Amino acid sequence: MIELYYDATPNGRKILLALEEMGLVYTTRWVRLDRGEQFSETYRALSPSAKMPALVHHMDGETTTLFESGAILVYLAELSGRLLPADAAARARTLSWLFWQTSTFGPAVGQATHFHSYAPAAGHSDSYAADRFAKISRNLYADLDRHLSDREFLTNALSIADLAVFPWVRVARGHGIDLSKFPHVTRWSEGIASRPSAAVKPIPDDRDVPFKTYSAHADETWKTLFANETGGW
Ligand SMILES: N[C@@H](CCC(=O)N[C@@H](CS)C(=O)NCC(=O)O)C(=O)O
Repeated sequence: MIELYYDATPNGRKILLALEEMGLVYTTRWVRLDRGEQFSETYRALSPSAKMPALVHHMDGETTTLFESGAILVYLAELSGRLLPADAAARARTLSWLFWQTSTFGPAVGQATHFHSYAPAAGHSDSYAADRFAKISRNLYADLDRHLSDREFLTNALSIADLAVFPWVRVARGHGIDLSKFPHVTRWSEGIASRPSAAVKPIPDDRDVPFKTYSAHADETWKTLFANETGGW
């Protein structure tokens, strides 16, 4: 049995998309980030830095517990034999884009989201940080757009790398990106959005597009996630 510890944010969505695309059977365990459920001792035993997603796999009397979305995607790809090529070079090319997402793109657009959406909604302003992360994000979208200008997917076929980047692009407005300026990213993103896997929503999705609710949840979210001395961003 596979248990996905999930909330409707881009990092959670990657894993949901992968499980659906791979046709794996799983159960969703909702981790309410807005309520701080990630900080419980039980959850920290699964994910040491109290971050979602986490995955628990029970098989043949063994239990595998994983955190970090990139590692979870690779594990699921190997388990299912899908969305990660076996050939060493093709596999490494896929991992290049996966690592690009988890170590370069994700952290940058995550900070851009903080300074573009969360901070202003809670009455904080830091225009230097906002401008810096906006510029870095624009440049990364330009890199992605250039790469996708002559291909359907990030590599030869749909892979875990596409599934890692896609959910972040779907919330581009939250990090201040105007997708109309990146036509190849838009075309690629619409292609993935039209797949049945992208329509699956295992939990109520009022937080699905977080930037819509930044103002509504500003006080609560700020205290839970950003003013917490023992965890959170
Ligand atoms: N590098 C991690 C990032 C995970 C992450 O930042 N998760 C966020 C939600 S998208 C989270 O759990 N935030 C809650 C918190 O920081 O308290 C991964 O790729 O899994």
